[in-house]
Amino acid sequence: MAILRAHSLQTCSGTRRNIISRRTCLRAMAGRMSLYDVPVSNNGARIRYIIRKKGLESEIDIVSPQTIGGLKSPQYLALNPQGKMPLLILEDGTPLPESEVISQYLLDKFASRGESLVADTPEARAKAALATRIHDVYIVPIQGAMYRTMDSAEARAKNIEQIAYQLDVLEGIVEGPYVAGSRVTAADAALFPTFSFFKFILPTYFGWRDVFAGRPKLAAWWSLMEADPVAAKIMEEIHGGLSGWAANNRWRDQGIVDQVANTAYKWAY
Ligand SMILES: N[C@@H](CCC(=O)N[C@@H](CS)C(=O)NCC(=O)O)C(=O)O
Repeated sequence: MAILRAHSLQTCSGTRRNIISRRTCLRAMAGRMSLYDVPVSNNGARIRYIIRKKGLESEIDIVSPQTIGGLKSPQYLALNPQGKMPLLILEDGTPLPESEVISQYLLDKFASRGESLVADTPEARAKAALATRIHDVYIVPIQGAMYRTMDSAEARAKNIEQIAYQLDVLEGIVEGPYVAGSRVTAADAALFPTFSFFKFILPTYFGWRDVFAGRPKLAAWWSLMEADPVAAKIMEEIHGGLSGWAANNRWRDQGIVDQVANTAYKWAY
């Protein structure tokens, strides 16, 4: 953290002029946090859920990475060298990337605000951490197989198979009714935005009959999340982004429709 803070103070102080935007500096100087994110981002959505569940909207501005030139601009890369969102800028200008790190920071910093989103027992907290880790380590790195261009149909098919496998892994972990038991936690926040992608994309473009078929715990969990107005609003935001991609023929133009037409591979699970 000390290194990150030194970096941000350096950039804000002008020794690396033009690397950080004036606007970011001004927000940081005004003592407000900013979250770089866009509505369709599933990793960002888990942070938006925490912000809204804890009532932090007046403390954290949500801004598009486009305001500083986009995810791969020198300005953004100076803040997050991975060029990914979400990215939280703390009050003093410190950049904090990685959704799980941001989640844990907000839960810690605002422990007494709104819903705790932390499970009650060490065992339930371990379960929440495990489900989140499975999501972050085994699903997020391959989620692009659902919507990004890939050279080989074989590689895409392998990743789709792996998504189905990890869904079964999660089915075995979910305690019910929420991921870690009776209380909604940051693990639910991590999972449901990615499930919004599964629900929208897998049946329409990969021929899945039902993402929850044979996965009754996840099915019951999903119904519960849909009934949560904060989660429902975020699902709507993600859905809006994905519908925009569909309207722009993303799946056709990225060559996905053609690859999935290749029946030498299995696409539907
Ligand atoms: N491990 C990162 C993953 C972040 C991530 O992959 N974000 C996506 C949006 S949901 C992104 O920025 N994609 C743009 C890119 O990779 O160029 C996290 O949890 O924050």
